[in-house]
Amino acid sequence: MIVKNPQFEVSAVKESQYPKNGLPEIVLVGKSNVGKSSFVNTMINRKKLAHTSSEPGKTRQLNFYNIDNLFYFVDLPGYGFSKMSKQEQVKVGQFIEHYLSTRKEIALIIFLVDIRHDPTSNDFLMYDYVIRSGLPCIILTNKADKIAKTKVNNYAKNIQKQLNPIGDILTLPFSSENKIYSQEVWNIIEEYIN
Ligand SMILES: Nc1nc2c(ncn2[C@@H]2O[C@H](COP(=O)(O)OP(=O)(O)O)[C@@H](O)[C@H]2O)c(=O)[nH]1
Ligand SMILES: [Mg+2]
Repeated sequence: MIVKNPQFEVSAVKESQYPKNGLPEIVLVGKSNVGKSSFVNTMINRKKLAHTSSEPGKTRQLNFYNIDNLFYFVDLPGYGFSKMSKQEQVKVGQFIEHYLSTRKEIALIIFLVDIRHDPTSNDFLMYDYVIRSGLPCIILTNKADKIAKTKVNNYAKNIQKQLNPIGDILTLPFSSENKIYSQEVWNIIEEYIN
């Protein structure tokens, strides 16, 4: 897919601010710093449309990026950010879960984990929540550029074995630094928005 006119549309802090045009939503789920915002920028070929940071913010907001009036990328708040108070982490978790459990427009969850590390306890909790919700989901093992190319597939398989031992959830490597991984993800997205 060639994206022509991606637009940041809204940072929603409550449901009444979510878009009302019914476009399908492709949702980025993953812990803080895993690369959700970078994923959006890489897919749409814009360096800075989505704000990336090594110091994740504390705000509870859903960022909606309108992609050519065809669908939205929805960048969820990251979970498991250690500098956030426990109370704030619980609130973020509830905010995410409310969106995931009520939003009819969700077409696909893209669940991001770091290819270099075993999933954390928060990853397992969120992954189980997504699966129990019954929403379509794929796993992307991100930051694949950080390991040797010959090891990428084994690392991705190892993560899948942990999160999804039955092996029925498509698991692919990804890297915001390396375009080779994005075409396959576009193919999947196109299936889900049509
Ligand atoms: N090497 C590498 N760094 C990445 C990749 N994706 C994200 N990052 C870096 O990881 C940090 C957090 O990324 P960001 O997109 O802000 O994560 P978010 O908190 O999940 O939105 C930033 O410094 C990014 O440059 C990737 O695929 N490869
Ligand atoms: Mg982000």
